[in-house]
Amino acid sequence: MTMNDQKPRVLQLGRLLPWLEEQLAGHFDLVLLAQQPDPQAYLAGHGREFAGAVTSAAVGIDAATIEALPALKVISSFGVGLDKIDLQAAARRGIPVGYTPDVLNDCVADTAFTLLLDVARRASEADRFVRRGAWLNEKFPLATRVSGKRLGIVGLGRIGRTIARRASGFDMEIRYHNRRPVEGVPYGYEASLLELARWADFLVVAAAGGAESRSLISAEVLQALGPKGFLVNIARGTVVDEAALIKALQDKAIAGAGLDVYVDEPRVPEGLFALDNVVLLPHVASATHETRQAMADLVLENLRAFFSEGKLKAAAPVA
Ligand code: 8YV
Repeated sequence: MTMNDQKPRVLQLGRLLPWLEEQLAGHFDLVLLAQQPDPQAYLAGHGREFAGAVTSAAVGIDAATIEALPALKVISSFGVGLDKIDLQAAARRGIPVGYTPDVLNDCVADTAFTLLLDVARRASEADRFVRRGAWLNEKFPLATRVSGKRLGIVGLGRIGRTIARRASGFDMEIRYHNRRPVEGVPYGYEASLLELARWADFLVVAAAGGAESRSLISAEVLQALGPKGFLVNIARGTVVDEAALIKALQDKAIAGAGLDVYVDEPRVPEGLFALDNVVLLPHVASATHETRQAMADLVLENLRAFFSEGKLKAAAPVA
């Protein structure tokens, strides 16, 4: 028997950090699906050889791929979002799904505040103003104060709560909307998202993606946020009606937006490019050396723990 015969075979669905790919290749008999000349034909011919699959929140795994892996025992995903993972298809087969919650809360919350401060204080816009030499002839317009304002959080999960703690440091008043009230938090619950938007100076989206939250931030919600309100989205592009958001920004129906996520990444609607009242990031909320390393560690630990002890370190809720 060769060493590889003793190592579980793991199928890698998309590219991962080089360090993680090296570690995975050291611990498992790893095959990168994208490197196969014909991935579909490869799956049809070799799918039954795989005991594990490793993916990411961005790539996910669909029902057809799970079906093409009849001996699959575990999935390990890089990221906290589960919207591209067919949890029901996994659950039908009793396949546990590992993911990377908590380790990214701080950096994602920091990014929410990066966007919030940037768009309100017009930092990116001011940077453009300085670089084009406009300061020599013009005065930069006034911005909007952040400290002491009202923050509405849509989705008070782990990340939402971390954002709320940051907001306390800015003396902000905090309320939230969630499917149901969260026990033991000192923030006001608002059952109506429209009411929350009406009340808030800043509305930050931290809800999970997927069918349930699709277009939750509708044209009506944006209208309720109003011409002095700002929207920040560090969750998923799908949670916001993107066409309605572009229109609201163009018409100044809201004051501005800070976005890390979009409906069809990496394609960002071109309508946003010409607007000064929006700050655009390329889905980097968790993208620091420290957090990405912690996420990579957990992806590896999930697989190692499953194959040695039969239990994931961080398992996604079963659908
Ligand atoms: C991921 C994310 O890093 O964790 C998530 O759900 O959106 C990001 O933190 C990215 O999507 C990698 O797949």
